[in-house]
Amino acid sequence: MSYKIVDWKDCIYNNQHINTLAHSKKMNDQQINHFLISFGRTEKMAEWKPFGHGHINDTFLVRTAGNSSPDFILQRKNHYVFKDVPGMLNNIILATDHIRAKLVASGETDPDRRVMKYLSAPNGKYYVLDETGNYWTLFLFIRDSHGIEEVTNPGQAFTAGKAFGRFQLELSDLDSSSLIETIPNFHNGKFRFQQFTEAISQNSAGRRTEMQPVIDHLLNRADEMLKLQNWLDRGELPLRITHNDTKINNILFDHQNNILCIIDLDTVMPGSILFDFGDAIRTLGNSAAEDEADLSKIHFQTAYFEAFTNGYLSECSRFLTPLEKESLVYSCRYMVWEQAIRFLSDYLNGDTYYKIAYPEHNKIRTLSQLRYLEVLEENSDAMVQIVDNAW
Ligand code: ADP
Ligand code: GN1
Ligand code: MG
Repeated sequence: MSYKIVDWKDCIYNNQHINTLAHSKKMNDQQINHFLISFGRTEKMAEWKPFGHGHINDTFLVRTAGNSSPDFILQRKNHYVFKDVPGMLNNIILATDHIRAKLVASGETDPDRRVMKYLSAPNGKYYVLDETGNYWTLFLFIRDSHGIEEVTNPGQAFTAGKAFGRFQLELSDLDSSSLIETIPNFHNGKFRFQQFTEAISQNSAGRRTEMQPVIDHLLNRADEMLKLQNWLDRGELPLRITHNDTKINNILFDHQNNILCIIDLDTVMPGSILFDFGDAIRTLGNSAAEDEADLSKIHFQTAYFEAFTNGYLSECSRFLTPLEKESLVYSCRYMVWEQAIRFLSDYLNGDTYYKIAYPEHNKIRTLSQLRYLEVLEENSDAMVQIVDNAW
């Protein structure tokens, strides 16, 4: 049997962390097998393939022989982005164990399909290091599941809102001080703004002049956008445990489109629920992809926003504070602005963070996010009305 690596072939490897990813191109059966054995697994590998479309980690689906043995996901965590991988895994275990205990207590008979199950190696650690210092993790592949890249009907949007809302609810009684900040200041607007202004002044890739009009549009909104971090700094917004990467493709559904579980838990850490609500609408409320080059395709999906909000509030209205509720619509603009300055900073820095598929990818992503931000601004009043009705 031979296996062909199909992923990453279109990626441009400009940077340190992605250079080590080039290593994934050379993965072979022996290496995949080696990881299974290192994790103490006795199942026999049948086939494997690169999996998913993430910008940060390397993911492989490993199918095993026999109907009764589990399949696995082997994932190389990007330790240039996640600088404390053991700390990150500790967060994941705390969160998933907490959710699993609740599922079991409520009579769930198949909890391993309803919450991610990370596997430990015989030494008790949830990772295996390779000879070049990469961290590899193994978790159960949730069978008969699928993720979606975009929402196609309001029912899915409602389910997604409920899924992320329930995730926050389930974690609302876990002490947030027991978790580390996986990526310090991940959604800290002041920090992201500082990185942005540094990228502008350093102009390392010589792209500032070309981007000046876009830079100005984003700078003009800074005062409004820095409000969120000010509320957090002043203790006016509570720190809770949040997911922090609530793209729609981080929910797994079953064949009947019921929620199975939330995945991609690398950024689970203390944060504001506004990060999660806003980031979900960043992808789900947009009729186009985050890197759509044709800006005329970017519209607001009002019906999906309404359905998502209804689903979300059906789980969360019981614990949100008045400021959290009032700021849900603002959080959507904030998260899109933050993503725009992150993409633009990366473009100005010469594409050192996100995987890119073509040289101007980060520029197109920025323009696309800026257009979506304008669309959100145009729809702001209608969105506030929808939240009020849903409440
Ligand atoms: P990334 O950080 O690169 O987005 P993810 O952890 O989200 O990586 O995984 C990539 C894709 O793999 C997901 O979008 C999903 O389709 C699939 N996937 C991840 N975890 C599981 C799982 N436990 N069971 C089934 N599929 C999964
Ligand atoms: C990255 O790779 P992925 O899809 O999990 C990024 C998110 C961004 C997203 C943009 C750790 O997520 O913050 O919103 O790309 N994750 C990290 O698509 O930086
Ligand atoms: Mg993901």
